[in-house]
Amino acid sequence: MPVARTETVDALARGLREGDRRALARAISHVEDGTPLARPLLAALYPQAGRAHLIGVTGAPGTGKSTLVNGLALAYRRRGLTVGIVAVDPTSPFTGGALLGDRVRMRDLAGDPGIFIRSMATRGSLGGLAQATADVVIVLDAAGFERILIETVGVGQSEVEIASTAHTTIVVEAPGLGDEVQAIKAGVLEIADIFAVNKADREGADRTVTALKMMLGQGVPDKYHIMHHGRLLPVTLPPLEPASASWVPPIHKTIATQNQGIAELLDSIEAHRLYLEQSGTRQWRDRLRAASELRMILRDVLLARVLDRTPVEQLDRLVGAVAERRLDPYTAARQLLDSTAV
Ligand SMILES: Nc1nc2c(ncn2[C@@H]2O[C@H](COP(=O)(O)OP(=O)(O)O)[C@@H](O)[C@H]2O)c(=O)[nH]1
Ligand SMILES: [Mg+2]
Repeated sequence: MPVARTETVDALARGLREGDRRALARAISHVEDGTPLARPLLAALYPQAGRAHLIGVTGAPGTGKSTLVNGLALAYRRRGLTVGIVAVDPTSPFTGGALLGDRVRMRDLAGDPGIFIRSMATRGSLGGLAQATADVVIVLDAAGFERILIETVGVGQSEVEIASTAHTTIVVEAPGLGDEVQAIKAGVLEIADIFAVNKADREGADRTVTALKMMLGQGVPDKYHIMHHGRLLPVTLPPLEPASASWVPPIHKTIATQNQGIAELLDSIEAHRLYLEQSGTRQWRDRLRAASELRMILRDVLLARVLDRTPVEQLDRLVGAVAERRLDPYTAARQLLDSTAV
């Protein structure tokens, strides 16, 4: 992106504070594209962020996440709250059709100054996208949006990543995926604060709800085991009240296309927000977020440094040695670290 000569971090940050949408769009582009202004801008905005409630919406493609996000955003606006939306679109190597559908539907919301929507293209590695998403969320948060909805496709790692990015994670399921218990992916119980069984107008919604209830009945997994980030998360926070382990994820049936069940879903999000605050869990989650962001950044920076300082031939030689089993990968990594002294 060409950087206008007059564009400065100060001017962008001021624009953001004054609610200038053009400044906001520019700021997001800098951050998303990683221009030279990105880091100083994030540094300037960071202290202003931290007030928004971050709501992750995840689930398999086609379950109705975008439609739900649209409905939730409109419902929040009716309650007088401002809403930022970050949609992480799936790249479909075959059609790419989902992108267009999402954009069209999102257009319902265009023209309202209390809403800002950013669709992010899936590019680079998942780690790269997760970081870019987290950065865009910081910008929207600093700009004062009170609720930020983050739509991501539940594929592998990103489910865990969204759990550490959002305060409240909604897992969206839809009926008709065959054996309900099988279709509900392992791992969602650990990240879901709220379930939405969308497409409740379709056959099988009740079976999906029953399957979820059954899985939850077998014991809600201890959420806090995912908080173990070792040394990055020293235990300097007060221990959580026993009551804080008592949030049982509610299950909502919704029909996003008919705006049914949206108000109840929103009420659950707000109940969860209050619960996080009153139990002290919000502090823990913020801490967890800080730890995973720091880890993510450290990992990227250290890797970049090692690669920068290693001659291609040396890297080639090591890869060859590992491939031919003359060297194990741990020793190879050790040698790289030692020879680059990062
Ligand atoms: N029958 C029915 N269709 C829905 C419902 N919610 C969404 N859809 C449709 O399902 C398709 C996928 O929705 P979308 O929101 O793009 O799903 P996403 O991929 O999870 O974001 C679209 O054609 C929607 O119109 C619902 O509650 N009932
Ligand atoms: Mg979508």
